[in-house]
Amino acid sequence: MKNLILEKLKQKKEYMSGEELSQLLNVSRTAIWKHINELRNEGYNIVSSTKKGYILAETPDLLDSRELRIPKGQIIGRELVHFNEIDSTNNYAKKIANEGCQHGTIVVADRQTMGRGRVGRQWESFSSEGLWFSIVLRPDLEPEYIQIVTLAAAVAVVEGILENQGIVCGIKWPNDIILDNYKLGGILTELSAEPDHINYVVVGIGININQDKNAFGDEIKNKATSLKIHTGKRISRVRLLESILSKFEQIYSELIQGKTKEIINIWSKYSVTIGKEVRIIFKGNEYVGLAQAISPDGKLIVKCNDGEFREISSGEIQVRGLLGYI
Ligand code: BTX
Repeated sequence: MKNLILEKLKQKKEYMSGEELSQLLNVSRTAIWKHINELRNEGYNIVSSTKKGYILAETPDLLDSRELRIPKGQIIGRELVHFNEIDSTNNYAKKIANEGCQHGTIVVADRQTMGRGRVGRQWESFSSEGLWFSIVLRPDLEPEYIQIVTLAAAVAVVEGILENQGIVCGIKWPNDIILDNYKLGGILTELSAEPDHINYVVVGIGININQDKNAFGDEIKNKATSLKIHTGKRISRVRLLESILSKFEQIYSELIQGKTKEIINIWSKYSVTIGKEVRIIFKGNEYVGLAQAISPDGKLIVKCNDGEFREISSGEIQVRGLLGYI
């Protein structure tokens, strides 16, 4: 009922009297009043006037299906599961993927208690000021192309931020979203596959949005940033999520059409790695070299100082910039 009232107020965009709502929805005016108060508690700014009734003045930055607008025909995000708090959206996405959820389903949480980075690292996401979500995909791809999915997701994040905020971010191979030399976000791609067939891929994306500098814990306070720190203003998480999902939809359709070269080209445009001096760990040894390019299956090609070319498929690299290695 609460959501029906909300829909009516959204459609009307003008004052609606308690009487009008109670007749339309066939409930008492007291019930209407009770539900309006529930909506207010969730952050909806509903103004009331004794003469005119209720009007929806402002919607909150909620990441649920009432506020997330997915264009007709778009597959990514048409199914949405929202939690106020969960251990990790990737864990839940994998669970429902195993149970057969639809391709394109997204899992979003305001807070994660055990957000995960790569190789068992922690992803700090206790705060509801960030955007923490996972996308379930069922791509018809060979498992070796999984890295391209991560690169495509990074492009979608960067282009979504560009469209929504006009801010140009960089991508540090393979999955760090960089702003002002700090880490703004990261991507954790997890795979369930047979030798020649992908069952599903979960792409987990974390972006710092409205945190202030002092919100970050000790481990990351000197390397993390948020969009708010950059712009000085609060940003709507839900509108940004819409932009990222729509960019992801576009780039994903290129991916399954086999346009991996095009994706690598766009990725390279935003790269803060290609053409830079990098420090890499390869088969347990450390090398310094020049990051040259991305291979067709998403590996980073580095010409090392010993003259050898090495292709890295995962793991850590450090890029030398103005402030040393990041
Ligand atoms: P990563 O292994 O590249 O980065 C993890 C490292 O990044 C940490 O060791 C820490 O140094 C730093 N870090 C941790 N939290 C933050 C943060 N909030 N901002 C900046 N730096 C940080 C990156 O892994 C992959 C992150 C994916 C996160 C998403 S959120 C939704 C989904 N659910 C989930 O559990 N993980 C993904």
